[in-house]
Amino acid sequence: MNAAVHPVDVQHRYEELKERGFCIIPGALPVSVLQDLATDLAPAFERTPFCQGDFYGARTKRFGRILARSVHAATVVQCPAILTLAHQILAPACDRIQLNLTQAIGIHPGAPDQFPHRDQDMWQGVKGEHEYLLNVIWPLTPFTADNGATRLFPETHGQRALTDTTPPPAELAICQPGDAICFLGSTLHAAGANIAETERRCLVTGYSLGWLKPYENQWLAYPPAVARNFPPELAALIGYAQHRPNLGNYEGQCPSVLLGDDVPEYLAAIDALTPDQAKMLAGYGKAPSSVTGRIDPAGRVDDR
Ligand SMILES: O=C(O)CCC(=O)C(=O)O
Ligand SMILES: [Fe+2]
Repeated sequence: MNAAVHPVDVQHRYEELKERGFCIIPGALPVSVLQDLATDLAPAFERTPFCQGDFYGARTKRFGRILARSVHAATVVQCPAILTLAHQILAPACDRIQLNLTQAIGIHPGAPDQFPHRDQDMWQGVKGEHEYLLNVIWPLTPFTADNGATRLFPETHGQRALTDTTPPPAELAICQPGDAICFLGSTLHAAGANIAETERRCLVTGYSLGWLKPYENQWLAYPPAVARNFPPELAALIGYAQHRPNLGNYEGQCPSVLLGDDVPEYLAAIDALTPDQAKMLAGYGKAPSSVTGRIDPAGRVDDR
């Protein structure tokens, strides 16, 4: 058991993630946080209908909007070691990271092995050049060999996600509440079969490149009336921030303007540029520009 929380050696975990595609951080958060979260989510686990479709699986349940369902969710979403790891993994390909989802998953007795997959395949961009996502599974019940512990396939990430070779044997994430199971968007993984008599529960928190469409629509999950009660860093993480340049703006301004008391009806659009763009722009107009031709309304080009 992980009664004590161990200081996390983030650099070591980062290297493990890069090398193997996943890492497990024992005791990343106090057990009590996960126990309180599990208590708050218990009614939703009971009432939510079973999933439909062969990917999710008809013996599983899933629901989102966890930050609106439990005050303890923010502690999990903002776990400092995980945020540091997410920044390290994703910063090379974005200006800022975003929360991709919070999702509670219940794997009920009788659930078969899930189809092994890579979560990055929800996006259609070029793969293998950078990571899209860091996912974290937080057990809310113990994960055992027979109740559906997550299966992780080592060294199937990065460039290897592009090749079709037979994956190596999976490793089972046998874990306890408080432990964090971290894996890259490019890592092959799946929920295990539940051949036990009790349900396996977890919370998934995922962080993706800030310019992607998130899996869970965060602005609908947490509209301004809800998000204004979050600390500013959490509101920014769920999308109340622009990704430079100018992406995700509201009337040309940072969408966090909607979290204030009085939102003016008319707003001035304000540049939100990357430092490189701001520098380029600052240099523009200093030298005389040369005109090489003109285009008339019929589209004819007069080269001079
Ligand atoms: O619940 C799990 O262990 C993994 C679930 C999963 O990978 C998914 O639904 O994408
Ligand atoms: Fe997955």
